[in-house]
Amino acid sequence: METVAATGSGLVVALAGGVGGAKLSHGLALNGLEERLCVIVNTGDDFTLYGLHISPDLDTVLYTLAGIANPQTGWGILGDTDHTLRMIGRYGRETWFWLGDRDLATHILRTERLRAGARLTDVTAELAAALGVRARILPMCDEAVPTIVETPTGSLPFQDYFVRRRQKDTVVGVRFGGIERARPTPEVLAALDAAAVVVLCPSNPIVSIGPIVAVPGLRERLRALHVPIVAVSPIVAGQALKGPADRMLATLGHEVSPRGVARLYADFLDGIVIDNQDAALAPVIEELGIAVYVTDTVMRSEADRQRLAAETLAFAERLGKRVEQG
Ligand code: FO1
Repeated sequence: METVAATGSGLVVALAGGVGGAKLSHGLALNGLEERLCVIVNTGDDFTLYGLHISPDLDTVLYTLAGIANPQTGWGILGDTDHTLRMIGRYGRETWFWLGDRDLATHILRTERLRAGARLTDVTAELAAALGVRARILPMCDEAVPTIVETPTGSLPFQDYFVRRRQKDTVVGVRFGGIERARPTPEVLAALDAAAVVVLCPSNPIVSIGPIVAVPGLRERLRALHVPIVAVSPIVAGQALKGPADRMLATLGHEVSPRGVARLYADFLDGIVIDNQDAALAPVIEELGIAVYVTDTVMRSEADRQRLAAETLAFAERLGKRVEQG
């Protein structure tokens, strides 16, 4: 097994969506890096339900790093119950988005703080501190930038597409409402300034990493960084590890492979970690000027998360040296 990269005292900055992003972030933390870990999280999936502000990807990262995530789903809280949701159903309301009783506490308190004028960044830090999470969990921005999925029959809010309609619609376009008015927060900019390495987690490149790098100025910052930026491919053997990324890439005209993913990040990416099953693609990805590391990328256990994170950091460290040597 690779040893953990001695990437100096700088931050390990991860860009993450939901379950895949949370798993690799957890792997980084398991390598003794929790104090130096900063996870910048997609908030395009955020929405309002029953008057509450829900931030699914922030909560998935939060619960995973706090050790209370539901291991079956990857989202929600281990052992959570649904008494509240059932009562909401008795009142005749739709209950297509499963909100557990304990999970609801997070949404209630977040909503209260936001209504009082707090920034999502501060509220997230408060929740993380209360759950004993030492890593920094940063929303990509404090503005609302809801992901809208375009389908042949019209536009759908993201969770309508993803959960309510179970990703059955063909995605012909994706946009992030109000993104032009969003700005990277001072905390996100400071994290990137202090980064020793940036890791793009194996999250959906269109609707998880896509919104993060679409925040005006963020992509340019990544391009200008002098530290290694590496991605872990969420596509293995032509399929997404989880969710609709494979179909989405195809209908949006991208190659459904680690090369298709690498191309989406090509202007700022130094290296990509791909699965053993895709080893044959390494030479064609390297033609893009992106280094490749091949390993088992499927995270089935905590040990897998830790090993993949360690190997990814060791790979990034070798690239860092290569960049420095010119
Ligand atoms: N995903 C589902 O497929 N069905 C659900 O009912 C559901 C509820 C849910 C509640 C809280 C939460 O934080 C996440 C939840 N998710 C659910 C996951 C989530 O909507 C998606 O996986 C992400 O938005 C995509 O990253």
